Amino acid sequence: MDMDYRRILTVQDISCFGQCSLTVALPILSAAGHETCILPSAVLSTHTAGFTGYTVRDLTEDIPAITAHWKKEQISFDAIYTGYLGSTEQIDYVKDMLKTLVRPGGVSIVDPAMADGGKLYPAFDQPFVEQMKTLAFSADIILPNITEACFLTDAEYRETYDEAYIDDLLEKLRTAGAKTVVLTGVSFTPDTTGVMVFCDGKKQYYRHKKHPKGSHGTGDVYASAFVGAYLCGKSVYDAAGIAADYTLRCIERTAGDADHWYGVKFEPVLPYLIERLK
Ligand code: PXL
Repeated sequence: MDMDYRRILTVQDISCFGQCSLTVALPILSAAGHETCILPSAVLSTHTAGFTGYTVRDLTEDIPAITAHWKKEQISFDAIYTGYLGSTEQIDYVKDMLKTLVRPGGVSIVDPAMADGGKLYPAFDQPFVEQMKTLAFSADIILPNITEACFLTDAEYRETYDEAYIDDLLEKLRTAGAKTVVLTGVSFTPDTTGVMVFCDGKKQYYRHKKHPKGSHGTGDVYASAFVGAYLCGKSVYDAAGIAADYTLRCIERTAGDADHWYGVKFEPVLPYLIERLK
């Protein structure tokens, strides 16, 4: 068997336009050298952050037949990585996938993609959050931003905070059942940001330059690069750092192009990611 070649299943939506979710995850994971299988949670005309009047087709009812077929064919995965999901009901199906479709020794990675800037995305409500908790706390690794970490733990969201606040969030996640946490968008000074990694009972911070303007889709770029790097055999901390460096370069590459407000130009920066994974 080819030990460096991993088979990943990623479960998230297809936003046909908008550079997020599957249209980002598939190329990034492929560039990282992995066989990438997809299960679309929903199909939208665009993402929901900044566009109005988008179409949505939730694919929840198609999922049981798809996974039943895979089980019949004895298809399994080295990793399952989930992102933006289509419905509250769908989460039970995704939990079943983590239990039944990951090979022994494989890994489940959940990006609880549901909120940012203190607010849930338009499609989601509190019942969705409650279900997402059960998925996130059954995963091996979770990648929440601070807003999502607050929703997962019923903690108060703050715009400004100190290290004690972040420690408290990590502790709340850990007590709720989180094993390994990569908490994104943790910023202690105005011109830096970073990721707080909690792994094997230890906390480690990776700090990098902060771009003044936030961008759409960067959570998905980040999570995909993290998963790609981690499955290349990088440690959680190294994968978290590589993904941060890559995402920052994608943002810098896009900055200044006002027409490209909806996502980041991650494609021209793929050679940098590939170089870091060698
Ligand atoms: O990038 C996260 C994401 C994924 N998919 C859809 C979204 C968003 C963020 O808003 O709307 C459909």
